[in-house]
Amino acid sequence: MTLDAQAPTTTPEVAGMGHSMKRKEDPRFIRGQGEYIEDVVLPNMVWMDIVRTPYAHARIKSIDASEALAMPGVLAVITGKDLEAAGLHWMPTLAGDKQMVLPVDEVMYQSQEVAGVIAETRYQAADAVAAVYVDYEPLPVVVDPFKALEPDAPVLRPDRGPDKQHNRIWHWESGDRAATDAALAASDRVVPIDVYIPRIHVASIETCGCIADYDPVNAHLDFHVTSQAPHVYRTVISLVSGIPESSIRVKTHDIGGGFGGKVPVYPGYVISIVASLTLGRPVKWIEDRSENLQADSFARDYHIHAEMGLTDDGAITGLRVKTLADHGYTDAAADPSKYPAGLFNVITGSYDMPQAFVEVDAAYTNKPPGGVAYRCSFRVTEAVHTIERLVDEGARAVAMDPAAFRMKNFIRKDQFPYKTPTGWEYDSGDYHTALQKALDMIGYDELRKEQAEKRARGELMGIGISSFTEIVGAGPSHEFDIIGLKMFDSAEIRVHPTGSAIVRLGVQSQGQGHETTFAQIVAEELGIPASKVKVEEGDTDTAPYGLGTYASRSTPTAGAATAIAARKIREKTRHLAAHLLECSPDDLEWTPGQWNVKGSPDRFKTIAELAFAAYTDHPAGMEAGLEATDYYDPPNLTFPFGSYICVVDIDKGTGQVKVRRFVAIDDCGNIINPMIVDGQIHGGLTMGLAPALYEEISYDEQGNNLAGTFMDYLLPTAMETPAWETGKTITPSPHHPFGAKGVGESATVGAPPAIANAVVDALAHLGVTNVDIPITPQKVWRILHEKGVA
Ligand code: MCN
Ligand code: CUN
Repeated sequence: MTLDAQAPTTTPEVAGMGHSMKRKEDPRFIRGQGEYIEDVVLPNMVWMDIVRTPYAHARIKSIDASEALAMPGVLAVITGKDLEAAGLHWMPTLAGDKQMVLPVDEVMYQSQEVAGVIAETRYQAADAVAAVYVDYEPLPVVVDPFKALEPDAPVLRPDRGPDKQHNRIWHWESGDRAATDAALAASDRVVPIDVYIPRIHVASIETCGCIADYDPVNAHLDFHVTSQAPHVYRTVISLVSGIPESSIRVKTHDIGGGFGGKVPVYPGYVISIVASLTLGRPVKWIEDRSENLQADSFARDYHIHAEMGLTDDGAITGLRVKTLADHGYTDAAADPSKYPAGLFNVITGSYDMPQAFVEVDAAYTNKPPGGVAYRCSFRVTEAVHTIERLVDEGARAVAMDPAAFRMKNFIRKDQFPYKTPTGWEYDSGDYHTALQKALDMIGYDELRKEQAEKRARGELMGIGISSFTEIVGAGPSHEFDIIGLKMFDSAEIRVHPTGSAIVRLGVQSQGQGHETTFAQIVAEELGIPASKVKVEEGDTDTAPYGLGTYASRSTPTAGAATAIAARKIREKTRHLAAHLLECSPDDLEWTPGQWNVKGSPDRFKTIAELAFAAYTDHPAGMEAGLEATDYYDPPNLTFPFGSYICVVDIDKGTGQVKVRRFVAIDDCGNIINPMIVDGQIHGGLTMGLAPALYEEISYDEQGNNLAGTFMDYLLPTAMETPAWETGKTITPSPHHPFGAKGVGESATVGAPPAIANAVVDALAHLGVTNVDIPITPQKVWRILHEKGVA
């Protein structure tokens, strides 16, 4: 069923599902009392700073650190050769490739780490970095992934097996090639599109950083780090260092944004650990902004060619997609093992697609590694952008309105659960209702009339739609793993004698409000007020094992685990209540917060009374205490969706695109906290506006990063951000314990094609069929100039 909003079943004091409870974490954030890595100062702590290469590809002839070592406060300089002695100069990436911790022979991208300098203070370390002399011999640089695959291209990774002496990392296919070729051949027409989704970078407020604190007396490593996946870090550190996992504690603090960029294990972390092991002192390392922009993992960088088959009356017959992915010098994508191109094959989108075939090749180039991140569940943004742009071109080819074309081709709500030709089973959806709501809210027909009038006057106005389907919440564990670790997630709840509780989770908030929403889940299930439920994440010594927070998986996995653990506790309290009320457990029924004797409304025990009884008056034969743990393995992913409509005006003189209106209808199933979901959508929309209009990391022929500072890498501020107009539909997930789907990335995935479609819509009468993002004024002005309009 599709509803506008669900009514809460608990009181505002209890604040279960559906209450816009204010975020419990905000008092400390808005008072500047958060605790980030930079705030953590340990006794006897020293600093590391990193020497980085100016060359994108070069041989290291020598490193001379003697002058640096003689400088005041300098304690050590660690190079690749030092690590090689311990076999630590390479480390595994999450994608099963390997990555240099520090290079021994060759540097592979500009700003790659070359040596770590440790000193008593940060300034001493930074000064000494400038005094480390590295003699480089420049080598030919490969920046273009198409050229990387040419037969005469230099082989960038000769360390790979003898059968892999080329720059193609892998080739991946999904769907039925022959059936798709046949479907397209039999179509009335085939509409092609070429899209480049550029390299972008998350640029969270807090850069990456850590403190490695090795205690030689107890042979124990405390590792403080700003990470989205603390348990995975602990396992990787143990595998790389040989320190038993029981002697490693990974501890996060508050995290100033993650957005995917804090999933990978960076070389700086390993160097810090080696430095602490060597010196026996805590070693802090924090990137500066340029290091963050130049050397951390990036997102996107997909070159996509797609073709859609159509009948003359506008029915989609098939989709064929060929993609080249630029992964930089190593495949460090944080994608599940089975999915080297992530969930890119969700590219059939919201449409009832008879056939589809998708192939992706990945190439090595002299750029930073990655292929992760930027608020996108494993390559879904690239897929959604392509299908939503292509659907608009399909509509134009058969002279249909893009809204009508979508309505005609959407998967109907009676078709769910819907199996896509690339193998996904969408759990639930109601795409027609969401789009209709967006059309009504923005006043679509009026806007089309206005556009026609403006066009007659020579003014440029465009309307763009994006009706996206997201795919979030990995596991199930039989399909999804990262370096072999199965993707489930976990929750442990302890209810204290006086009726308050603590929840510990395997996921990790970076600003999403978990301290509030996970308390609300317990409040919903047990009736304990959310204000009395403490939520703890990010301490591997106390939290149950989990895979962390990314791909909007927390609510679908750990949220489900929290509900199931709470239900285990509720079941125990039923037996406690039966004991106290001297009745059979079967005579009891649960109403929010208490067990009632059926038919006797005055005979009941509240959760607070039952919590006390669990420690003071439990029956013989029953274990004391009130706690439960759940490791939840989801039966399927969840498929949130939405319909976005964007209106743009384009200035003919400057090429400037102004987003006049933007309506976003989102559906993430049942909602825990509507205010937090709205916050996620508002932030996500701005992070969708960013790559659509502003952000791009590009390189010159020598592999120099052309956007290594915020002067060139433009982040939208409040000035550029339009007033988002949001709305909801609610289509619960049929398999999630409380019907929720993830939402953290929906808006970032859905927004860019709405904006791009609006721009192309404004220019289509000039013969424009695509403008790649970011749609800068310069790009638009050039088009207008070429068409003789500017
Ligand atoms: N929520 C809800 N009802 C739902 C779904 C979600 O109330 N039906 C709530 C959740 O309980 C949670 C928040 O909304 O408090 C986001 O939930 P979810 O969709 O499960 O996503 P995650 O918690 O797993 O967060 C990850 C997602 C990702 S992958 C990126 S990237 C991103 C995002 O969240 N990074 C963020 N949002 C961010 N927000 C902030 N402030 N900072 C980041 O780094
Ligand atoms: Cu891919 S950005 Mo979020 O999944 O952490």
